[in-house]
Amino acid sequence: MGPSARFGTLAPVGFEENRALLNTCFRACLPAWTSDFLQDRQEDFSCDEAKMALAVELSRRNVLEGTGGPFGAAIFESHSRRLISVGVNVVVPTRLSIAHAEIMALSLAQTALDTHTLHVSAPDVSKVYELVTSCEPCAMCFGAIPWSGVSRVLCGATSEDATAIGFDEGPKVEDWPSALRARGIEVTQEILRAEARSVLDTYRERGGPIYGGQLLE
Ligand code: AZG
Ligand code: ZN
Repeated sequence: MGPSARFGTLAPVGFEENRALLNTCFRACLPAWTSDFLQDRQEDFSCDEAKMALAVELSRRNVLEGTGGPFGAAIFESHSRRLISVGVNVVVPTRLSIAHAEIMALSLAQTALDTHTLHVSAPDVSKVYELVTSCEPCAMCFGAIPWSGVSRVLCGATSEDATAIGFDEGPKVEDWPSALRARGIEVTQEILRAEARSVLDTYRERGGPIYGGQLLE
């Protein structure tokens, strides 16, 4: 099948008919409930499980509120254990395929810290940032991680758990943790996996939309 058969013939569109072309920015917002959720969240995130519990709670709340896919994420500063930002999957409500939980959390952290990279080089090595995600990153988020500047990634459910309910996690390199480690990024997997997977199962039971890249047969 040639490209024109698959995509059809593109008729030239004049500026007047194509008002959408006048848009010059886009917005991706977290659901309204996240503001209340973040109030009084000064608990001591003293271990990996406590950090993951927050990411999983975000994913569960996103499913129960019906505000997106079953994925949650957060950014912490490692030494102070300070919570910097959170994210949930808002692909369908925002109509943005990139609005995965990890991308939301990373982008909000970079906005909050006023920097395009969370990588802090000498002399300020005291600030080290980590991404905590309720599910291992998909191919897109895996690609975004080195550019984000985080030094560590903590994962809950596995990619197999996500694909088991129908999500397409994309063409990731097979040994992706080693690929990140080779770039100096520490990876820890399967923290609270059962809890994180139970959110995926709840999403499937509730008939939540499954979207993703198109696998060509
Ligand atoms: C996804 N996988 C992860 N880890 N996070 C998201 O937001 C996703 N959306 N689709 N697959
Ligand atoms: Zn992703």
